Amino acid sequence: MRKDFLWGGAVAAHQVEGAYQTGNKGLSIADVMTAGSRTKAREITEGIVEGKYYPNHEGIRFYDFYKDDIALFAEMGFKCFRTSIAWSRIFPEGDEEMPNEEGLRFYDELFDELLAYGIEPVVTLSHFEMPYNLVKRYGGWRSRDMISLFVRFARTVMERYRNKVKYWMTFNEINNQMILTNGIYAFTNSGILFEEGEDRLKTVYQAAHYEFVASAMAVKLGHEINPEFKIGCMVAATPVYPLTCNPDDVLLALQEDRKNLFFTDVHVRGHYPAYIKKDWEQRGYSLDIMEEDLKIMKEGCVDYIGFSYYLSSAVSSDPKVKKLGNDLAAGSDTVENPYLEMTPWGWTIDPKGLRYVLNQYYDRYQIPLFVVENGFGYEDQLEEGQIHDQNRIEYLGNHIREMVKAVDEDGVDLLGYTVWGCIDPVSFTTGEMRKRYGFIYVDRDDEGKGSYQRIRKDSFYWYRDVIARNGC
Ligand code: BGP
Repeated sequence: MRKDFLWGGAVAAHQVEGAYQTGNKGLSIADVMTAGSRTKAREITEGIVEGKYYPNHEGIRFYDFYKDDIALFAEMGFKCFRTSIAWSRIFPEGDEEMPNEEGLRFYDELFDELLAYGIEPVVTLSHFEMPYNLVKRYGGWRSRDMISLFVRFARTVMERYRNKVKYWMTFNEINNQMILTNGIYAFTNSGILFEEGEDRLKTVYQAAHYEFVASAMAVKLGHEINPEFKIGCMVAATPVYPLTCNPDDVLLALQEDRKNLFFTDVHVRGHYPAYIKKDWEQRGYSLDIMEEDLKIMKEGCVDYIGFSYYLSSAVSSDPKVKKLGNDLAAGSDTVENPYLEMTPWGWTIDPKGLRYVLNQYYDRYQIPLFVVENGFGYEDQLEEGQIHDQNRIEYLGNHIREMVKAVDEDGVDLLGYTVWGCIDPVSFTTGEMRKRYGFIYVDRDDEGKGSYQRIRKDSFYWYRDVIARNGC
Protein backbone atom coordinates (compact mmCIF):
# COMPACT_ATOMS: atom_id res chain seq x y z
CA MET A 1 0.00 0.00 0.00
CA ARG A 2 1.29 3.46 -0.84
CA LYS A 3 2.64 5.50 2.05
CA ASP A 4 0.24 8.37 1.42
CA PHE A 5 -2.83 6.11 1.24
CA LEU A 6 -5.89 8.09 2.32
CA TRP A 7 -7.45 6.16 5.19
CA GLY A 8 -10.50 7.85 6.62
CA GLY A 9 -14.23 8.00 7.03
CA ALA A 10 -17.20 9.33 5.12
CA VAL A 11 -20.54 11.02 5.76
CA ALA A 12 -22.92 13.29 3.86
CA ALA A 13 -24.04 16.69 5.09
CA HIS A 14 -27.75 15.90 5.26
CA GLN A 15 -27.25 12.70 7.26
CA VAL A 16 -25.24 14.28 10.05
CA GLU A 17 -25.35 18.06 10.18
CA GLY A 18 -28.90 18.75 11.34
CA ALA A 19 -29.40 22.51 11.85
CA TYR A 20 -31.69 22.37 8.87
CA GLN A 21 -32.77 25.98 9.19
CA THR A 22 -29.67 27.49 10.78
CA GLY A 23 -27.51 30.09 9.04
CA ASN A 24 -30.15 30.83 6.37
CA LYS A 25 -30.11 27.26 5.08
CA GLY A 26 -32.95 26.49 2.69
CA LEU A 27 -35.00 23.31 2.70
CA SER A 28 -33.37 20.42 0.89
CA ILE A 29 -34.96 17.30 -0.53
CA ALA A 30 -33.65 15.37 2.49
CA ASP A 31 -35.69 17.68 4.72
CA VAL A 32 -38.99 16.47 3.28
CA MET A 33 -38.30 12.78 3.79
CA THR A 34 -39.84 11.13 6.83
CA ALA A 35 -38.35 8.28 8.83
CA GLY A 36 -39.02 4.77 7.54
CA SER A 37 -37.85 1.38 8.71
CA ARG A 38 -36.66 -1.97 7.41
CA THR A 39 -40.20 -2.75 6.33
CA LYS A 40 -41.64 0.69 5.71
CA ALA A 41 -40.38 3.04 2.98
CA ARG A 42 -39.59 6.67 3.77
CA GLU A 43 -42.30 9.04 2.70
CA ILE A 44 -41.60 12.08 0.54
CA THR A 45 -43.99 14.79 1.69
CA GLU A 46 -45.15 17.95 -0.03
CA GLY A 47 -43.06 20.37 2.00
CA ILE A 48 -42.95 19.81 5.75
CA VAL A 49 -46.11 18.33 7.16
CA GLU A 50 -47.04 19.03 10.76
CA GLY A 51 -46.96 15.94 12.98
CA LYS A 52 -44.58 13.93 10.76
CA TYR A 53 -41.09 13.04 11.85
CA TYR A 54 -38.09 14.06 9.73
CA PRO A 55 -34.86 12.58 11.12
CA ASN A 56 -32.53 14.67 8.96
CA HIS A 57 -33.70 17.93 10.52
CA GLU A 58 -31.53 17.21 13.55
CA GLY A 59 -29.18 14.60 12.08
CA ILE A 60 -26.58 13.93 14.75
CA ARG A 61 -26.00 17.66 15.22
CA PHE A 62 -22.62 17.53 13.50
CA TYR A 63 -23.17 21.21 12.68
CA ASP A 64 -22.86 21.97 16.39
CA PHE A 65 -20.37 19.30 17.41
CA TYR A 66 -18.06 19.03 14.42
CA LYS A 67 -15.01 20.19 16.36
CA ASP A 68 -15.36 17.41 18.92
CA ASP A 69 -16.09 14.88 16.19
CA ILE A 70 -13.07 15.87 14.14
CA ALA A 71 -10.92 15.53 17.27
CA LEU A 72 -12.14 11.93 17.50
CA PHE A 73 -11.35 11.31 13.81
CA ALA A 74 -7.87 12.67 14.45
CA GLU A 75 -7.52 10.33 17.41
CA MET A 76 -8.10 7.42 15.03
CA GLY A 77 -5.42 8.86 12.75
CA PHE A 78 -7.68 9.75 9.81
CA LYS A 79 -5.74 10.96 6.80
CA CYS A 80 -8.89 12.18 5.09
CA PHE A 81 -12.55 12.84 5.78
CA ARG A 82 -15.25 12.75 3.15
CA THR A 83 -18.34 14.88 3.47
CA SER A 84 -20.58 16.86 1.16
CA ILE A 85 -21.43 20.53 0.97
CA ALA A 86 -25.15 21.00 1.52
CA TRP A 87 -26.14 22.88 -1.62
CA SER A 88 -29.04 24.46 0.30
CA ARG A 89 -26.65 26.12 2.76
CA ILE A 90 -24.87 27.86 -0.09
CA PHE A 91 -27.85 28.59 -2.34
CA PRO A 92 -30.90 28.16 -0.07
CA GLU A 93 -33.35 28.21 -2.98
CA GLY A 94 -30.87 26.90 -5.53
CA ASP A 95 -31.48 29.61 -8.09
CA GLU A 96 -30.30 32.82 -6.41
CA GLU A 97 -27.61 34.94 -8.05
CA MET A 98 -25.57 35.33 -4.89
CA PRO A 99 -24.47 32.67 -2.41
CA ASN A 100 -25.26 32.68 1.30
CA GLU A 101 -22.16 33.85 3.14
CA GLU A 102 -23.09 32.13 6.39
CA GLY A 103 -23.21 28.75 4.68
CA LEU A 104 -19.86 29.35 3.02
CA ARG A 105 -18.35 30.34 6.35
CA PHE A 106 -19.48 27.13 8.00
CA TYR A 107 -17.53 25.01 5.52
CA ASP A 108 -14.53 27.33 5.74
CA GLU A 109 -14.39 26.60 9.44
CA LEU A 110 -15.04 22.90 8.99
CA PHE A 111 -12.24 22.50 6.44
CA ASP A 112 -9.86 24.62 8.55
CA GLU A 113 -10.53 22.37 11.49
CA LEU A 114 -9.73 19.27 9.44
CA LEU A 115 -6.60 20.80 7.95
CA ALA A 116 -5.36 21.79 11.39
CA TYR A 117 -5.16 18.06 12.17
CA GLY A 118 -3.64 17.25 8.78
CA ILE A 119 -6.86 15.61 7.61
CA GLU A 120 -7.51 16.03 3.88
CA PRO A 121 -11.12 17.00 3.10
CA VAL A 122 -12.75 14.97 0.31
CA VAL A 123 -15.88 16.70 -0.91
CA THR A 124 -18.98 15.55 -2.78
CA LEU A 125 -20.81 18.39 -4.48
CA SER A 126 -24.23 16.76 -4.66
CA HIS A 127 -25.10 14.03 -2.19
CA PHE A 128 -28.89 13.57 -2.19
CA GLU A 129 -29.59 17.06 -0.82
CA MET A 130 -30.43 19.53 -3.58
CA PRO A 131 -32.53 22.56 -2.63
CA TYR A 132 -36.17 21.53 -2.47
CA ASN A 133 -37.19 24.66 -4.34
CA LEU A 134 -35.53 23.24 -7.45
CA VAL A 135 -37.95 20.32 -7.34
CA LYS A 136 -40.93 22.64 -7.03
CA ARG A 137 -39.87 25.18 -9.60
CA TYR A 138 -37.99 23.12 -12.20
CA GLY A 139 -39.03 19.51 -11.61
CA GLY A 140 -35.45 18.76 -10.56
CA TRP A 141 -33.14 17.34 -13.22
CA ARG A 142 -36.01 16.98 -15.66
CA SER A 143 -34.97 20.48 -16.62
CA ARG A 144 -31.94 21.61 -18.61
CA ASP A 145 -31.90 24.74 -16.43
CA MET A 146 -30.42 22.64 -13.66
CA ILE A 147 -27.08 22.50 -15.47
CA SER A 148 -26.28 26.18 -15.03
CA LEU A 149 -27.63 26.24 -11.47
CA PHE A 150 -25.42 23.33 -10.48
CA VAL A 151 -22.40 24.83 -12.22
CA ARG A 152 -22.92 28.11 -10.39
CA PHE A 153 -22.92 26.21 -7.11
CA ALA A 154 -19.83 24.20 -8.12
CA ARG A 155 -17.98 27.33 -9.23
CA THR A 156 -18.81 29.14 -5.99
CA VAL A 157 -17.50 26.43 -3.69
CA MET A 158 -14.53 25.41 -5.83
CA GLU A 159 -13.35 29.01 -5.95
CA ARG A 160 -13.97 29.58 -2.27
CA TYR A 161 -12.17 26.43 -1.12
CA ARG A 162 -9.53 26.30 -3.87
CA ASN A 163 -6.72 26.20 -1.30
CA LYS A 164 -8.46 23.94 1.20
CA VAL A 165 -10.00 21.11 -0.78
CA LYS A 166 -8.14 19.10 -3.40
CA TYR A 167 -10.36 16.00 -3.83
CA TRP A 168 -13.85 16.55 -5.25
CA MET A 169 -16.66 14.38 -6.58
CA THR A 170 -19.63 15.57 -8.58
CA PHE A 171 -22.80 13.43 -8.05
CA ASN A 172 -23.06 10.82 -5.33
CA GLU A 173 -24.06 7.35 -6.55
CA ILE A 174 -25.35 8.81 -9.78
CA ASN A 175 -26.33 5.33 -11.00
CA ASN A 176 -28.82 4.69 -8.17
CA GLN A 177 -31.58 6.23 -10.22
CA MET A 178 -31.52 3.21 -12.52
CA ILE A 179 -33.43 1.44 -9.75
CA LEU A 180 -36.78 2.39 -11.19
CA THR A 181 -39.12 0.34 -9.03
CA ASN A 182 -38.54 2.52 -5.99
CA GLY A 183 -39.12 6.22 -6.65
CA ILE A 184 -36.94 7.29 -3.75
CA TYR A 185 -33.81 7.03 -5.89
CA ALA A 186 -34.97 9.32 -8.70
CA PHE A 187 -35.92 11.81 -6.00
CA THR A 188 -32.68 11.67 -4.05
CA ASN A 189 -30.44 11.58 -7.12
CA SER A 190 -32.30 14.00 -9.31
CA GLY A 191 -35.19 15.62 -7.45
CA ILE A 192 -37.65 13.80 -9.70
CA LEU A 193 -41.10 12.72 -8.58
CA PHE A 194 -42.44 10.19 -11.08
CA GLU A 195 -45.85 10.80 -12.53
CA GLU A 196 -48.47 8.12 -12.98
CA GLY A 197 -47.73 6.03 -16.07
CA GLU A 198 -44.64 7.90 -17.22
CA ASP A 199 -41.75 6.10 -18.89
CA ARG A 200 -39.44 6.15 -15.89
CA LEU A 201 -36.41 4.84 -17.74
CA LYS A 202 -36.59 7.60 -20.33
CA THR A 203 -36.96 10.24 -17.64
CA VAL A 204 -33.92 8.92 -15.82
CA TYR A 205 -31.78 8.77 -18.97
CA GLN A 206 -32.65 12.38 -19.69
CA ALA A 207 -31.86 13.51 -16.15
CA ALA A 208 -28.59 11.57 -16.22
CA HIS A 209 -27.65 13.28 -19.48
CA TYR A 210 -28.04 16.73 -17.95
CA GLU A 211 -26.04 15.54 -14.94
CA PHE A 212 -23.25 14.22 -17.18
CA VAL A 213 -23.02 17.60 -18.88
CA ALA A 214 -23.09 19.44 -15.54
CA SER A 215 -20.47 17.10 -14.11
CA ALA A 216 -18.17 17.57 -17.11
CA MET A 217 -18.53 21.35 -16.86
CA ALA A 218 -17.65 21.20 -13.17
CA VAL A 219 -14.59 19.06 -13.89
CA LYS A 220 -13.35 21.43 -16.58
CA LEU A 221 -14.03 24.48 -14.47
CA GLY A 222 -12.39 22.93 -11.42
CA HIS A 223 -9.20 22.28 -13.34
CA GLU A 224 -9.16 25.92 -14.42
CA ILE A 225 -9.70 27.12 -10.86
CA ASN A 226 -6.88 24.97 -9.52
CA PRO A 227 -4.92 22.60 -11.79
CA GLU A 228 -4.04 20.57 -8.70
CA PHE A 229 -7.66 19.56 -8.14
CA LYS A 230 -8.52 15.86 -8.47
CA ILE A 231 -12.15 15.57 -9.49
CA GLY A 232 -13.93 12.27 -9.61
CA CYS A 233 -17.32 10.78 -10.29
CA MET A 234 -19.09 8.72 -7.66
CA VAL A 235 -21.00 5.52 -8.35
CA ALA A 236 -22.49 2.71 -6.33
CA ALA A 237 -20.48 -0.35 -7.32
CA THR A 238 -22.70 -3.41 -7.18
CA PRO A 239 -21.18 -6.16 -9.28
CA VAL A 240 -23.68 -8.48 -10.89
CA TYR A 241 -22.76 -12.17 -10.98
CA PRO A 242 -24.38 -14.89 -13.11
CA LEU A 243 -26.03 -17.49 -10.89
CA THR A 244 -24.64 -20.29 -13.08
CA CYS A 245 -22.29 -20.75 -16.03
CA ASN A 246 -25.24 -21.09 -18.35
CA PRO A 247 -24.34 -18.63 -21.15
CA ASP A 248 -27.80 -17.09 -20.80
CA ASP A 249 -27.01 -16.21 -17.18
CA VAL A 250 -23.59 -14.89 -18.12
CA LEU A 251 -25.02 -12.67 -20.81
CA LEU A 252 -27.77 -11.44 -18.52
CA ALA A 253 -25.20 -10.56 -15.85
CA LEU A 254 -23.21 -8.60 -18.42
CA GLN A 255 -26.30 -6.67 -19.48
CA GLU A 256 -27.38 -5.93 -15.92
CA ASP A 257 -23.86 -4.86 -14.96
CA ARG A 258 -23.91 -2.33 -17.78
CA LYS A 259 -26.69 -0.46 -16.03
CA ASN A 260 -23.98 0.54 -13.55
CA LEU A 261 -20.98 0.60 -15.85
CA PHE A 262 -22.81 2.93 -18.22
CA PHE A 263 -22.25 5.75 -15.75
CA THR A 264 -18.52 5.23 -15.32
CA ASP A 265 -18.14 4.64 -19.07
CA VAL A 266 -19.50 8.12 -19.74
CA HIS A 267 -17.74 9.91 -16.88
CA VAL A 268 -14.35 8.39 -17.68
CA ARG A 269 -14.44 8.26 -21.48
CA GLY A 270 -16.48 11.37 -22.13
CA HIS A 271 -18.88 9.81 -24.62
CA TYR A 272 -21.83 7.45 -24.78
CA PRO A 273 -21.03 3.76 -25.32
CA ALA A 274 -22.41 1.93 -28.36
CA TYR A 275 -24.65 -0.35 -26.28
CA ILE A 276 -26.54 2.56 -24.79
CA LYS A 277 -27.12 4.26 -28.13
CA LYS A 278 -28.53 0.98 -29.43
CA ASP A 279 -30.73 0.66 -26.39
CA TRP A 280 -32.17 4.15 -26.94
CA GLU A 281 -32.67 3.41 -30.63
CA GLN A 282 -34.52 0.18 -29.91
CA ARG A 283 -36.76 1.86 -27.39
CA GLY A 284 -37.44 4.72 -29.77
CA TYR A 285 -36.04 7.32 -27.38
CA SER A 286 -34.95 10.63 -28.72
CA LEU A 287 -33.44 12.54 -25.84
CA ASP A 288 -32.55 16.19 -25.59
CA ILE A 289 -28.84 15.86 -26.34
CA MET A 290 -27.18 18.76 -28.14
CA GLU A 291 -23.96 18.74 -30.17
CA GLU A 292 -22.46 21.19 -27.70
CA ASP A 293 -23.25 18.78 -24.83
CA LEU A 294 -21.20 16.05 -26.46
CA LYS A 295 -18.26 18.41 -26.84
CA ILE A 296 -18.46 19.41 -23.18
CA MET A 297 -18.63 15.78 -22.06
CA LYS A 298 -15.40 15.06 -23.94
CA GLU A 299 -13.64 17.94 -22.26
CA GLY A 300 -14.66 17.05 -18.72
CA CYS A 301 -13.51 13.49 -18.12
CA VAL A 302 -12.95 12.65 -14.47
CA ASP A 303 -9.53 12.19 -12.84
CA TYR A 304 -10.55 9.23 -10.72
CA ILE A 305 -13.48 6.96 -9.92
CA GLY A 306 -14.91 7.27 -6.43
CA PHE A 307 -17.27 4.48 -5.53
CA SER A 308 -19.24 2.92 -2.73
CA TYR A 309 -19.18 -0.80 -2.22
CA TYR A 310 -21.56 -2.62 0.07
CA LEU A 311 -22.85 -5.69 -1.72
CA SER A 312 -22.94 -7.78 -4.85
CA SER A 313 -25.93 -9.29 -6.57
CA ALA A 314 -26.67 -12.32 -8.73
CA VAL A 315 -29.03 -12.83 -11.66
CA SER A 316 -30.59 -15.83 -13.33
CA SER A 317 -32.24 -16.25 -16.70
CA ASP A 318 -34.21 -19.22 -15.38
CA PRO A 319 -37.81 -18.19 -14.65
CA LYS A 320 -38.04 -21.00 -12.10
CA VAL A 321 -35.44 -19.40 -9.84
CA LYS A 322 -37.13 -17.21 -7.26
CA LYS A 323 -36.46 -13.49 -7.64
CA LEU A 324 -35.63 -11.54 -4.49
CA GLY A 325 -37.79 -8.65 -5.53
CA ASN A 326 -35.71 -6.05 -3.67
CA ASP A 327 -34.48 -2.78 -5.14
CA LEU A 328 -30.88 -3.04 -4.15
CA ALA A 329 -29.12 -3.67 -7.43
CA ALA A 330 -29.89 -2.17 -10.77
CA GLY A 331 -31.37 -5.42 -12.03
CA SER A 332 -34.90 -6.38 -11.15
CA ASP A 333 -33.98 -10.03 -11.67
CA THR A 334 -31.67 -10.44 -8.71
CA VAL A 335 -31.71 -13.80 -7.00
CA GLU A 336 -30.23 -15.23 -3.86
CA ASN A 337 -26.53 -16.02 -4.03
CA PRO A 338 -26.16 -19.32 -2.14
CA TYR A 339 -22.53 -18.55 -1.29
CA LEU A 340 -23.18 -15.34 0.60
CA GLU A 341 -24.72 -14.32 3.91
CA MET A 342 -26.77 -11.18 4.31
CA THR A 343 -26.98 -8.38 6.87
CA PRO A 344 -30.29 -7.99 8.73
CA TRP A 345 -31.12 -5.33 6.13
CA GLY A 346 -30.80 -7.90 3.33
CA TRP A 347 -27.46 -6.71 1.94
CA THR A 348 -25.13 -9.51 0.87
CA ILE A 349 -21.75 -9.67 2.59
CA ASP A 350 -19.11 -10.18 -0.08
CA PRO A 351 -15.57 -8.95 0.64
CA LYS A 352 -14.18 -10.60 -2.52
CA GLY A 353 -16.67 -8.56 -4.49
CA LEU A 354 -14.62 -5.52 -3.52
CA ARG A 355 -11.46 -7.03 -5.02
CA TYR A 356 -13.51 -8.03 -8.06
CA VAL A 357 -14.89 -4.55 -8.63
CA LEU A 358 -11.55 -2.83 -8.07
CA ASN A 359 -10.08 -5.02 -10.77
CA GLN A 360 -13.06 -4.62 -13.05
CA TYR A 361 -12.79 -0.82 -12.97
CA TYR A 362 -9.05 -0.73 -13.23
CA ASP A 363 -8.96 -3.17 -16.15
CA ARG A 364 -11.64 -1.18 -17.91
CA TYR A 365 -10.40 2.38 -17.31
CA GLN A 366 -6.79 2.49 -16.02
CA ILE A 367 -7.37 5.60 -13.90
CA PRO A 368 -7.00 5.87 -10.10
CA LEU A 369 -9.80 4.56 -7.92
CA PHE A 370 -11.02 5.66 -4.50
CA VAL A 371 -13.24 3.53 -2.24
CA VAL A 372 -15.25 6.36 -0.73
CA GLU A 373 -17.87 4.21 1.03
CA ASN A 374 -17.85 0.76 2.53
CA GLY A 375 -19.39 -0.15 5.84
CA PHE A 376 -21.53 -2.35 8.00
CA GLY A 377 -24.99 -1.17 9.07
CA TYR A 378 -26.03 -2.93 12.24
CA GLU A 379 -28.14 -2.50 15.34
CA ASP A 380 -25.34 -2.09 17.90
CA GLN A 381 -25.96 -2.87 21.54
CA LEU A 382 -24.88 -0.51 24.24
CA GLU A 383 -23.63 -2.61 27.17
CA GLU A 384 -22.61 -0.72 30.27
CA GLY A 385 -21.50 2.24 28.24
CA GLN A 386 -19.55 0.18 25.71
CA ILE A 387 -20.18 -1.22 22.24
CA HIS A 388 -18.45 -4.46 21.36
CA ASP A 389 -18.96 -4.40 17.59
CA GLN A 390 -16.89 -7.43 16.73
CA ASN A 391 -19.04 -8.16 13.65
CA ARG A 392 -18.20 -4.72 12.22
CA ILE A 393 -14.51 -5.32 12.83
CA GLU A 394 -14.78 -8.61 11.00
CA TYR A 395 -16.76 -7.16 8.12
CA LEU A 396 -14.39 -4.25 7.58
CA GLY A 397 -11.28 -6.36 8.16
CA ASN A 398 -12.33 -8.86 5.51
CA HIS A 399 -13.03 -6.09 3.02
CA ILE A 400 -9.77 -4.30 3.73
CA ARG A 401 -7.79 -7.51 3.25
CA GLU A 402 -9.36 -8.03 -0.18
CA MET A 403 -8.73 -4.39 -1.07
CA VAL A 404 -5.07 -4.72 -0.11
CA LYS A 405 -4.78 -7.78 -2.38
CA ALA A 406 -6.21 -5.76 -5.26
CA VAL A 407 -3.46 -3.20 -4.73
CA ASP A 408 -0.49 -5.32 -3.70
CA GLU A 409 -1.16 -8.42 -5.79
CA ASP A 410 -3.21 -7.14 -8.73
CA GLY A 411 -1.64 -3.70 -9.21
CA VAL A 412 -4.74 -1.53 -8.90
CA ASP A 413 -4.01 2.19 -8.42
CA LEU A 414 -6.01 3.10 -5.32
CA LEU A 415 -6.02 6.52 -3.67
CA GLY A 416 -7.78 5.73 -0.44
CA TYR A 417 -10.54 4.11 1.56
CA THR A 418 -13.17 5.89 3.64
CA VAL A 419 -15.50 3.90 5.86
CA TRP A 420 -19.11 4.94 5.49
CA GLY A 421 -20.76 6.56 8.48
CA CYS A 422 -17.57 6.72 10.56
CA ILE A 423 -19.78 8.38 13.16
CA ASP A 424 -23.34 6.96 13.29
CA PRO A 425 -25.40 8.91 10.72
CA VAL A 426 -29.11 8.85 9.89
CA SER A 427 -29.56 5.99 7.42
CA PHE A 428 -30.22 7.15 3.89
CA THR A 429 -32.55 4.42 2.64
CA THR A 430 -34.63 3.95 5.80
CA GLY A 431 -34.08 7.15 7.78
CA GLU A 432 -33.31 5.06 10.85
CA MET A 433 -30.74 5.64 13.57
CA ARG A 434 -30.74 2.02 14.64
CA LYS A 435 -28.91 1.05 11.43
CA ARG A 436 -25.55 2.16 12.71
CA TYR A 437 -22.27 2.29 10.80
CA GLY A 438 -19.89 4.22 13.01
CA PHE A 439 -16.70 3.74 14.92
CA ILE A 440 -18.34 6.34 17.13
CA TYR A 441 -21.75 5.68 18.64
CA VAL A 442 -24.22 8.55 18.85
CA ASP A 443 -26.85 8.48 21.54
CA ARG A 444 -29.96 9.17 19.48
CA ASP A 445 -32.84 6.84 18.70
CA ASP A 446 -35.45 6.46 15.99
CA GLU A 447 -37.82 8.91 17.63
CA GLY A 448 -35.12 11.55 17.87
CA LYS A 449 -34.60 11.04 21.59
CA GLY A 450 -31.17 10.91 23.16
CA SER A 451 -28.35 13.02 24.53
CA TYR A 452 -26.28 13.02 21.31
CA GLN A 453 -23.35 11.86 23.41
CA ARG A 454 -20.51 10.29 21.43
CA ILE A 455 -19.03 6.93 22.57
CA ARG A 456 -16.04 5.12 21.06
CA LYS A 457 -16.93 1.57 19.95
CA ASP A 458 -14.41 -1.29 19.97
CA SER A 459 -14.00 -0.79 16.22
CA PHE A 460 -12.68 2.73 16.96
CA TYR A 461 -9.49 1.33 18.48
CA TRP A 462 -9.27 -1.39 15.87
CA TYR A 463 -9.43 1.08 12.96
CA ARG A 464 -6.87 3.32 14.65
CA ASP A 465 -4.48 0.35 14.54
CA VAL A 466 -5.33 -0.47 10.93
CA ILE A 467 -4.42 3.07 9.91
CA ALA A 468 -1.22 3.00 11.96
CA ARG A 469 -0.19 -0.26 10.26
CA ASN A 470 -1.31 0.92 6.82
CA GLY A 471 -3.50 -2.19 6.51
CA CYS A 472 -4.91 -5.09 8.49
C1 BGP B 1 -25.15 4.99 0.05
C2 BGP B 1 -25.20 6.48 0.24
C3 BGP B 1 -25.03 6.95 1.64
C4 BGP B 1 -25.43 5.94 2.67
C5 BGP B 1 -25.05 4.53 2.41
C6 BGP B 1 -25.63 3.49 3.35
O1 BGP B 1 -26.15 4.63 -0.83
O2 BGP B 1 -24.29 7.15 -0.56
O3 BGP B 1 -25.60 8.21 1.75
O4 BGP B 1 -26.24 6.26 3.66
O5 BGP B 1 -25.39 4.17 1.10
O6 BGP B 1 -26.99 3.37 3.13
P1 BGP B 1 -28.03 3.35 4.31
O7 BGP B 1 -27.78 4.58 5.09
O8 BGP B 1 -29.36 3.35 3.69
O9 BGP B 1 -27.76 2.12 5.07
